[in-house]
Amino acid sequence: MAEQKTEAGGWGALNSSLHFLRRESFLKGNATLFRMNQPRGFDCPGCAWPDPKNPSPTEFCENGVKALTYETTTKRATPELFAKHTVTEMRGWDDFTLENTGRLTHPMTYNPDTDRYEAVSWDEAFERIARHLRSLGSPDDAAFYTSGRTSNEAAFLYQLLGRLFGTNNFPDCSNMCHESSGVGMGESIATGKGTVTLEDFEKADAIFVFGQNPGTNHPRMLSELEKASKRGARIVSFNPLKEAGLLNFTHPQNAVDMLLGRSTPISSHYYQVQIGGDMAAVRAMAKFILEKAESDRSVLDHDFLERHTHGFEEYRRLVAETPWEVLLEQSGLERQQIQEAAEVYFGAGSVICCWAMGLTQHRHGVANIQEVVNLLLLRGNIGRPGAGACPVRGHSNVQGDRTMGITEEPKEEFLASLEKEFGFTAPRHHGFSTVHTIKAMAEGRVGFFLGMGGNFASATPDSDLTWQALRRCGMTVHVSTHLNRSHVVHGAAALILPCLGRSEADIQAGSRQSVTVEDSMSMVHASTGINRPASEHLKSEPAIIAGIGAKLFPNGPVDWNYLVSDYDHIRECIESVIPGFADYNKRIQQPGGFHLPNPPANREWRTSTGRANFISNALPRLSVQPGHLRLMTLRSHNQYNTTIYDSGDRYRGITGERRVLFLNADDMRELGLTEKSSVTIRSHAADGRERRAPEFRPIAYSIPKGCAAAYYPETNVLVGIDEHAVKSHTPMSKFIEVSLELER
Ligand SMILES: Nc1nc2c(c(=O)[nH]1)N[C@H]1C(S)=C(S)[C@@H](COP(=O)(O)OP(=O)(O)OC[C@H]3O[C@@H](n4cnc5c(=O)[nH]c(N)nc54)[C@H](O)[C@@H]3O)O[C@H]1N2
Ligand SMILES: Nc1nc2c(c(=O)[nH]1)N[C@H]1C(S)=C(S)[C@@H](COP(=O)(O)OP(=O)(O)OC[C@H]3O[C@@H](n4cnc5c(=O)[nH]c(N)nc54)[C@H](O)[C@@H]3O)O[C@H]1N2
Ligand SMILES: [Mo]
Repeated sequence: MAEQKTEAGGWGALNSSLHFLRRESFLKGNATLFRMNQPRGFDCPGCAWPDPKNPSPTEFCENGVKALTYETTTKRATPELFAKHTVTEMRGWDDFTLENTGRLTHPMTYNPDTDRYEAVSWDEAFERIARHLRSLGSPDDAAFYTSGRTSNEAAFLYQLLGRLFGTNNFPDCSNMCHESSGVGMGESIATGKGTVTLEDFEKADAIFVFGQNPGTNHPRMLSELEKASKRGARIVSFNPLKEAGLLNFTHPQNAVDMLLGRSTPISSHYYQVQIGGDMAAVRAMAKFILEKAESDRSVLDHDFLERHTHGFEEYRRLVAETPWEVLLEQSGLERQQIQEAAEVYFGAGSVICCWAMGLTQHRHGVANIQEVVNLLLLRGNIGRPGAGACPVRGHSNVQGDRTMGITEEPKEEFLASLEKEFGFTAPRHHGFSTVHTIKAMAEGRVGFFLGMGGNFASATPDSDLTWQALRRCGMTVHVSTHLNRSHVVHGAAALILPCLGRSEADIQAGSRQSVTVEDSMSMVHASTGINRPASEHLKSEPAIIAGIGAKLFPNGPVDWNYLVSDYDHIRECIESVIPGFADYNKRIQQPGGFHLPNPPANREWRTSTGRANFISNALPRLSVQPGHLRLMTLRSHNQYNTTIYDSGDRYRGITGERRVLFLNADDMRELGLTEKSSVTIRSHAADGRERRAPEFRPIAYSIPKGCAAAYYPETNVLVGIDEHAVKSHTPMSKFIEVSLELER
């Protein structure tokens, strides 16, 4: 049995930070770390957790250190490296080995005669892209993917480029991530964004955390949870796994706590819900509250319900009609536990609900989120201090990219305003999301793929199908910092365009530029790189987009060179196109930046009913075939999405391996497995196609019976392309029906 940790942070985090600083030859006296998340420094390239108003001089976490040392590594993937290895050979390398070749240094183009990438000039690279795009039958034959690290400035130029070209095909990482939050909250309260700020965390009486592992994925959130716990707020976690970071925390930068070995308990209540069972758990809480309300009016906020909401009676009826047995069976919890959680909820003056991938990546991902919003609405927990909805975003600027117009379904007001600013007609028909792009490429309907960051080949579902789809393309282009799977699974023509990382100085026309990003709580602030670029041949993302734009549209209407000569010019355009950015250039000078307007936070409901909507969704059908398991795919403590920093997963007690399968000990016994076994995982998608992932080692773990967990991206071969959320099309990475075959 793996020795699970019951505490996050502490000496383990400090030791691990030092290990990565040493491994990547982080130079002695290098001040970079101390400029991360500081007012005049750069934003951590890790997660989207906001910076406090007065950051400590060391406002970084262990995983921020990994993200930074990954970017500042001294290793280089030079043209000499590419000369030594054919692409076929590199395709045999694992994800860690590919990225561990270090930073890309030159633009490269694939030569099919030698099966190698060869250096190419920027000018030639841009020319080839423009030529290929012009040769397409329709603008919709092209897809423009974005990963969430892209700055506001780059994202704005990128969507402009695609729309000028004539398409809304903007698949992005968000489609696989918080799309269910965006769609769900959009229908409920007309925003996809969280309604809270960091100050609300200081005022909440209870914080509910659903389907999130902050100890690994948002470590700086633990500081807020620690403070909340110390002042007596209740923290209630719903998670099939007992995640160390949700149990106890020692801040590695608190010398006294470290020396005394003192940690703070985080969750006051912990419920090991079944995979996919949150909607039932939340509805069960609502049922308890509504039953209680019959004798005690104070458990509901009647004034709020009357003045601000729509659909309450229908929801009340639906909840009353849903039998307790169904709710308890689906959630996997006892009635007593539901009652306890509900009592915390209505006993608290103000409540924040946080969530991440454990809620969004399900067939009922959208309904999951709407059920959480319903719960908040019962007691008016939106739009007042210490209360609200908090979808905790992933990539550091994924939220900003959406604000800038990276979406396959743009709003009419946005397009109209873009057209007015630049004098062209933007396409109105909706484009392809990530899942639709893969299908279109597989069917030969999309033949050009451009990735602005990210690792499309590894991050997406149904790896075999996706790889065939990418290979069918006439051209694949990737703007990247490191070599990854998407470069070696490529189209007939392929280009790698190496770009600056967030920590590096971006000089345009002789002066240093800042970019801006928006965090999970809608704060927009500047990020200014300071390091010497990894290679003199790198370009910034905005400069790369402008380079393509200038070749593709030499006769206007956009003066690309002017826009990138000073990013203030790009921000001026953003200011006139997108609401909320008045005085953009001035306001990013303020320490901490500025907050974008958030109507629901002020109880303004821009929904079609003019109120906050209770949405009455049917419960999902969650059953799997007898003998099958539900598999969730997760991140280890040593990865950033598809980037593997190292094998092992400290908090879950795993060392030196990634192909592990966490199982309930009873299930292991029934299936005749031991920790020395090796199994093939087979998935069972509705399309009946055979999908397998071999050579996984079972590990007995504290997880509900019938549930299993393994790491992503290794398990993406198992996710069927049509297994996605209703309405948001987010792949069901947290609910894969699987069976196991014993290998030995
Ligand atoms: N260091 C590091 N930081 C990261 C990332 C990274 O890879 N590494 N990735 C970034 C990105 S893009 C994102 S989106 C976030 C992701 O942040 P998380 O959403 O925390 O990431 P996951 O590893 O997918 O973990 C999901 C959690 O949900 C739980 N879970 C799974 N299924 C269910 C369910 O049905 N119900 C409930 N209640 N829980 C469930 C799992 O046990 C796990 O604890 O992190 C961001 N930050
Ligand atoms: N099975 C399963 N699949 C999942 C998930 C899951 O939980 N389970 N999670 C999903 C989620 S939440 C997300 S967000 C996606 C992530 O999908 P992506 O965002 O596409 O993937 P990343 O792994 O974050 O991208 C890593 C690559 O980004 C490039 N890169 C790093 N920094 C920069 C930079 O500053 N600029 C540029 N241009 N490139 C850079 C590097 O070349 C690196 O190889 O994966 C999704 N896929
Ligand atoms: Mo994400």
